[in-house]
Amino acid sequence: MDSFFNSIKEAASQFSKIKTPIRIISHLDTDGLSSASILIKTLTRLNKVFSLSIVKQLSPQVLNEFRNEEYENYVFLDLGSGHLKEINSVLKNRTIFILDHHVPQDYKTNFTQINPHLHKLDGNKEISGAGITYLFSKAINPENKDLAYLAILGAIGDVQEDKDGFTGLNKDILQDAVSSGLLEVKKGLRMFGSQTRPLYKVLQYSTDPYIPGITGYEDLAREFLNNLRIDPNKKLIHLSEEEIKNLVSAIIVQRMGSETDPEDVLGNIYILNDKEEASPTRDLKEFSTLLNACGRLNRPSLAIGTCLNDIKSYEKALEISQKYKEEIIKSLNWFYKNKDSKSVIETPDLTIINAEDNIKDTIIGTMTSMISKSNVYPPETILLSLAHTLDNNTKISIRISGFKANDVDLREVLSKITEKIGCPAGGHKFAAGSLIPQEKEQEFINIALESFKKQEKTVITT
Ligand SMILES: [Mn+2]
Repeated sequence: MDSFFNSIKEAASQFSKIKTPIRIISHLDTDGLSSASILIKTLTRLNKVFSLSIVKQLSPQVLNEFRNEEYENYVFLDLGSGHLKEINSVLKNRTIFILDHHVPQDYKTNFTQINPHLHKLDGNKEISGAGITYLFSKAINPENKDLAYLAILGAIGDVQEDKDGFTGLNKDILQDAVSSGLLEVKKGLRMFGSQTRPLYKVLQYSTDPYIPGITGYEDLAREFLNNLRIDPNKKLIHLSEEEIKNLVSAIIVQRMGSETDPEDVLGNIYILNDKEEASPTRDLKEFSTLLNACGRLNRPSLAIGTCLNDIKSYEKALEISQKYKEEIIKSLNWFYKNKDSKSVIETPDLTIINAEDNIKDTIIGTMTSMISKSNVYPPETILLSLAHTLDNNTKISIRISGFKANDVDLREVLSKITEKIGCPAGGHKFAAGSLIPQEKEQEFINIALESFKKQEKTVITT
């Protein structure tokens, strides 16, 4: 722990000496956007000159674009540790800072790297890219403590919070956010959409906590609320105390006999007090989704403007999030319309959705998640979706149908297929993805179908 904070202090003092313009590169997801917002605010307060790029990943093409730039200083946020070698070969004789929480490459450089993994700290759960950027900013100037809530926003985006709240460094950062007076932590129903969604939708889409017999069913969610004499179209934040009490007990009863503790429905809610009621930036989980939507529709500047309290950006971000919802609905409609066409291959254990140009590569993962939670396929069915990217690759997403936690590691399942065509797979146990050249699409589909056939055979013989 001490060595981690020493590395931050050392980096901050190096950084403070910089006199020439600073190039910032950050990641397109909520954590990366929050990280960038923290550093921009910090640099603005120091009157430093900078320029920012937000990237989906550090691909060779992206790195190559930096090669001929004339900047002397580079700061990589929420990415970079996995590309030390590549950065080193492209950006020679530059001063390079890397603030990242992903597992670092084993490669020696003279970069200044802040990474919890180098100090035996857990970068998956204990601190996000935004958390590191925050601690760095605070080391530059303690007054940046008021940016702590943006670090919590990043950690929420990276799903570092669970029913027990935050752990480790995130917990300390949360303390900063609360003591600066901007963030309030309340106990309540740990459900997404309490500020903006009608209650029946909150219940219908509640996958964590999962409510048996309600999650996934609009009509049952409505009926459940009607039975409690609660207007299904009301928002959670507008319920009376009495209604909330009844709702909470009814949900706990409904969850009796499920595999997780029925009371897991209760947990922390993170509220920004200075935001208007029912605004999607008031609850940090909804704020995180707003940033995510801007990222996915390739409007990162609106996300950052919103984080920096720019009203115009915020208003445009709202429009973007509406567009994002429409985009998802459009994608789902495409799927249902083409479910029986040759674009969707259905076998007993595997469904392949080959969307080609019909669905955006940034939407395909979300769409596949929604299908996996919609009772379209029997539980445990593997869903593989393919969509074209603008640069002639194919984005692949893998999900598994149903709500129950299971022992299948989706990243491993996908890796075994993509390895055969020489491509890696990333992600985690419950959601993974890969990028393959478009001309390998058919080969990928064939290998996937073949490998699931084999699996069936082994099941029969055992
Ligand atoms: Mn991150």
